[in-house]
Amino acid sequence: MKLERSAQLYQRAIAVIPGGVNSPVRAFNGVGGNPIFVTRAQGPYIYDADGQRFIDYVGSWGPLILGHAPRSVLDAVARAAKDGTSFGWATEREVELAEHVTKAVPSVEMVRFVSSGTEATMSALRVARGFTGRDRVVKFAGCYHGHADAFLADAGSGVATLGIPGCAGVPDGAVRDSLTVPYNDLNAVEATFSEHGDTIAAVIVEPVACNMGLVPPSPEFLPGLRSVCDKYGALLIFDEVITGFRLGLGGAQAHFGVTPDLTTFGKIIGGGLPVGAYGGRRDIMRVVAPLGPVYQAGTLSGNPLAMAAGIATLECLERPSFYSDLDSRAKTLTDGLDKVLASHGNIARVDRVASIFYLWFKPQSDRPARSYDEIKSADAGLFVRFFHALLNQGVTLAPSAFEVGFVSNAHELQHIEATITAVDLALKSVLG
Ligand code: KE4
Repeated sequence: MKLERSAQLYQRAIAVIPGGVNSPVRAFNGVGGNPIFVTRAQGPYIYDADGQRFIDYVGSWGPLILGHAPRSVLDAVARAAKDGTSFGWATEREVELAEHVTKAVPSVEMVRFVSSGTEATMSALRVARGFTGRDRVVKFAGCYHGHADAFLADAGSGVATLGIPGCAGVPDGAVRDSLTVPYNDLNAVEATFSEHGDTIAAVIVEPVACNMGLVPPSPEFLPGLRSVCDKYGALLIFDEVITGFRLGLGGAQAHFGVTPDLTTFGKIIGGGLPVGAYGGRRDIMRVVAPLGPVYQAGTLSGNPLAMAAGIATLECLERPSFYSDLDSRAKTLTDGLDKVLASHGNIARVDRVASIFYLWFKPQSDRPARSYDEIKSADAGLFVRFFHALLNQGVTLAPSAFEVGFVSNAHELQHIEATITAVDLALKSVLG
């Protein structure tokens, strides 16, 4: 691994940007060493500042389901850019993307675009509080919903990676109404509601937890959340920033057959440009300004370039067999990894939901994790050594033991086979 140019850029970066990065997990604090700086990307590949090429499974943390720099998205953004970058006036592209989203996800009768997943979840919570007149929110340990104050308690992405249990700078009052319970634990949810039920505005959940490794919902979990919300008059918010348009056009709610009241989106619907969204039942969304009393706004919400990228992306996803083809690529990868891991005494396991996968070391069980505690009991130190060994083999996973990997439709069989070989060689170098 050459790191001269990245190291030089890093030295410049830390002089002017906290930690040298614009999002903490990129700093490699979770795996040690200095971050690589990327100069360009194409298909399944990223290229770093030292001219090294990697098969990439970070995929910008989820948006790049079509791989890096897909022609159709680049052309759409270029066409839009010719007419300007932002207007601050209503535009047709916002309507077009909203029509794509509401057609794909029937529970989303109306949708509002924002510029990040954080804005989406923050706004969805405010809408739920405004609609119900209640203040409390139930969230789950290990889930991550962005960095709005109310959610920064036991968050599962950057915060957990950095080992910060809560977060400095968040006043007690901001999390006083945030009730955190273990994921997949319906008894804990029931107990929380029996104590606080008529003060709870919403339950917010990642329908597949992807920020504490990969923790699928138990069969009764999501239906159980739906019924407890109905029983106590709380709203069910599915945070589909990752799962939305990833598990299928209808996202996790279609995949599992459970309908939330509100849904948040991000990542894929922007095709790599900054877009988030929240939406749901028409009667709920009517509280949103300018229709109703819940204020939410954004200078670049519905930005024409971001809308163009999102429209171009969703048009590709709407093609028949897109998802069956994508998921079969991911299955080929994890089937191959299963064989390699077995040849190394199953020192690690790989779990998969659709085109999302997660490789974790010395798991305590021979099944996917059911909670954050199970993930935390894994051998993160061994992951760190494996991460660097795999990087030396020309393959990137996320620089964190708590993040998942993403397969795109740019990952061809040749890339998947090369990845399986690279994992085998990396394990040999780590395990001896
Ligand atoms: P953003 O504000 O980062 O666009 O979205 C926040 C968010 C909300 N909900 C879920 C389920 C999410 O996964 C995220 C953000 N995901 C992380 C990685 N898992 C973003 C990567 C980063 O923080 O740099």
